[in-house]
Amino acid sequence: MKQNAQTPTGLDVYKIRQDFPIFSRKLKNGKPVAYLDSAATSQRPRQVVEAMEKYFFECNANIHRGVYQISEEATAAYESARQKVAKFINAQSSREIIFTRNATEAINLVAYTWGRQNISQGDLIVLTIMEHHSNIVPWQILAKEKGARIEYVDIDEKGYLRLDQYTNLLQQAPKLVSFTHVSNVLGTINPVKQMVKQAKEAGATVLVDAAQSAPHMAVDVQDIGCDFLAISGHKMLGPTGIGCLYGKRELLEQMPPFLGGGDMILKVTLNGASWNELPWKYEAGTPAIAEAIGLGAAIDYLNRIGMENIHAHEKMITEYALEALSEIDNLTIYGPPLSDRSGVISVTIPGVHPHDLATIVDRDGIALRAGHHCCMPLMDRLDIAATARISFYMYTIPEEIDRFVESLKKAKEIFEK
Ligand code: C6P
Repeated sequence: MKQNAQTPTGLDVYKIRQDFPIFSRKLKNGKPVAYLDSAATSQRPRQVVEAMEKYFFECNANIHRGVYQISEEATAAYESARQKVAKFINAQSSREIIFTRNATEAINLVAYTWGRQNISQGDLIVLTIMEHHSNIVPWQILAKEKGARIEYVDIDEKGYLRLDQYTNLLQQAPKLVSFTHVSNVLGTINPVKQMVKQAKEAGATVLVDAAQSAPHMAVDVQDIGCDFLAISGHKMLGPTGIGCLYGKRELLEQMPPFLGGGDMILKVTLNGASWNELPWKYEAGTPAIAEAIGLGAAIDYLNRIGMENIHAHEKMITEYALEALSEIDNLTIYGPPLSDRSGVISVTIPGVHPHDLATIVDRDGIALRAGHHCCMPLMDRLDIAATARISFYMYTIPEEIDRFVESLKKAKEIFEK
C-alpha cells in the first residue's frame, strides 16, 4: 500500500491520522510511536477531547437535577450521547441503553441483576473458551452463589469456535448463553447472528460481548437478535470510564436494579423505594457525564468515517501484516484465515517470552501487548502462557507494520544467537 493510497472505499488514513495528535509525538528514541495496541484501548481524535472540554468549560453541571440553563444543557448533551449509541447499534429505543463504566461493568450488571433473578440451582450457563475474563468471572461468581454449572465451547485448531459442540450444549437447555463477537486474542469473528438464533431457539437468554467488534464493524442488535450486548467506549475512540449495556426493554423492565442511590429511584421512604424509569433505573449516582459526551463525539467520528470503510481498511492492514509475518520462520501465528478475522494478530516464537519480545520492540517505538490478554483459560487451551499481540484500527498504516516486522526480525536474531 502506497503513502496517500486510499482504501477501495476511499478512506484517507493519512488525513485521519492528523486528527490524532499522539501520532505527531516523538518518543525518547526520536521515533513516532507505532501504536499496535488498539484492542487494549484505542487512541482518541481531538474531536472527542474537544467535546469533553466543551462540556467542562461551557456547561459543566450535574444532570437530571438542576433547572438552570447549564444543567439543562449538560443533561441534553448526556442524553443525546445515549441516543447516538442507540442509533449506532440500532437499538429500538435509547431507553435500552444503560451507561456503565466499561464492558466489564455492563456484563456484571446483567450477572448481578438478571442473573440473580433468573439463575437457580442446577441451571446451565454456556460460555466459550475464548472469552475475556470479564465474560467468565461474573458468571463463575453467580454460578457459585446459585449452584449453577458452566460449560465452555471449545475452539478448533484454526481458532474457530466448535459449533458442533455449541449445538450439542444447547440441547441441554441452558438458561444463559454468553459469548464474544470477536476474540481479543485470536481475532476470530464469531457467527453471532447464527449463534444467537440457535440459542434463542433453545430458550436461552443471550448476551453478546461486543467490546472488540463494535469499534470495528457495524453492529446491529436487532439484526443479531441478542438480549444483551456490552461495549466499551475507550476501545472505540471514546474516553475511558464509559461503556454501555444494551438490553431488550422487556428484560430491563423486569430486572431488579444493580446499584442503589440517587437518580435510580422514583420515591424513597424510610421503609423502601420504587425505581425510576428506564434507563435511569440502572444509573445510580452522578454518572460519567463528560465521558458519555466524549463517547457521543466518538460515535459521530466513527459515523463520519463509516464503519464499512473502517472494516475494509483494517482488513487490508491485517492482510498486509499476515503476509509479512508469514515470511518469518519459526513464528506461530494464531487465529483463523483473513476472511473470518478482525485486526488482531497474536504470535509466539518458541523459546522467547512475549514480554521480552515486547520490551525489545519497544526500543524501536513499537507499542504492542504481551501477556495472557485477560484470557487465561484460552492460554491454557493453547498450552501457552502468553502471546505477543498486535492490533489495528482505522489509523494503522503499513509503515507501522513494516517497522514492527523489522524490529521483530532484529529481536529474533538477538534471541537466536
Ligand atoms: N480487552 C485487551 O487488551 P473493559 O476492560 O471492560 O473495557 O473491556 C473488557 C473486555 C471485554 N471483552 C473483550 C473481548 C475484551 O477484549 C475486553 C478488554 C483488552 O484485550 C483489555 S484486557
